[in-house]
Amino acid sequence: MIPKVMIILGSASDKDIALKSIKILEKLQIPYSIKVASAHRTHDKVKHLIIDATNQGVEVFIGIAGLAAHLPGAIAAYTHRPVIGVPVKGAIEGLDSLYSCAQMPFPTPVLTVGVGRGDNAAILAGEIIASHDEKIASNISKLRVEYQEKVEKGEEELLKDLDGEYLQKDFLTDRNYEKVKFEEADDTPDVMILAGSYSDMEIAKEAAILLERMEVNYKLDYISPIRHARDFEAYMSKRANTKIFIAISGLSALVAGSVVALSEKPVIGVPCSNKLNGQDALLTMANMPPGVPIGTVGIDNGRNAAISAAEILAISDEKIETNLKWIKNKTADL
Ligand code: C2R
Repeated sequence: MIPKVMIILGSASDKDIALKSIKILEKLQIPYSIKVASAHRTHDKVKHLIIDATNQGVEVFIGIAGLAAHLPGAIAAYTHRPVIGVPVKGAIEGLDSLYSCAQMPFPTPVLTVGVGRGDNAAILAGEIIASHDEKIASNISKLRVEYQEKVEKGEEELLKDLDGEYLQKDFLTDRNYEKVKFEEADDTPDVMILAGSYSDMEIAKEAAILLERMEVNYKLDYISPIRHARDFEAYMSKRANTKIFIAISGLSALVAGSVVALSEKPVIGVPCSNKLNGQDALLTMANMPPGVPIGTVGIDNGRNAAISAAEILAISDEKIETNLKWIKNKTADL
């Protein structure tokens, strides 16, 4: 059977992170393959693996690497399929690997998850496959419920352990709170670009122009989940058919975090450089907790987010695949 996902470790020493991916892919029932190959130590192996795997039908690549993590970028250089990068903590808390994965130049994005987050990489791969595979979409929903139950169980156990004269253990214990209900809406585009503020619009426009050129059906909106909290929920509830979200945000990147909290679709995050050169937004997008991944691209790199969105859609859409390849080849000629 041709695997849908190929996991490549820069070294067998990255095994513990790969095991987190494996655990999730087994739960999601997605066939996968595992290889060890280094862009630095075995460059030819990486090249041939990726070209052959792409030709044979592998849909998503996960590159796991520490230190100067050039491996995911090298994978992206040889395929037009989505590449997810997992930075590994080798030195300086894994920041070197995180930057190596996220800060890829146009048009070669690596969707970067948090340091050591092999689990989130596999969930993101599952969400990507789920955009054209209903069975996997339903497995993703079941997995999300498991993460919700973990929170509820955690609260129960925490309270069991606590005791205090003034502690009101029974306050607001009703768990039947109302959840956001998703509805179909006629104008739902395949890709929704959401900018948290007008100051992010330039980057949003760069993503939009590229999607337009690749004939991807998209919509661009400005909405802040902090400044319009309730409107944001109502807005998201009408996006049942959207296949991919591109969330563009500076500062604490809450736009991207709020989208992934409400949707099971792939979320691509673009950190913006309004403050701290965008490092705040980059870190708060990539380092999401297990269960809710944001595939983060480089700071201010709206164009790479558009390429990633097209790469996801191109798995099941030949027209977009042709347009995507044309853009990639055109850039190679520059
Ligand atoms: P060793 O334990 O083999 O010395 O590797 C590996 O992913 C690992 O985390 C130490 C670290 O080096 C990383 N490595 C890369 C690449 N190849 C190996 N970042 C690459 O090609 O990017």
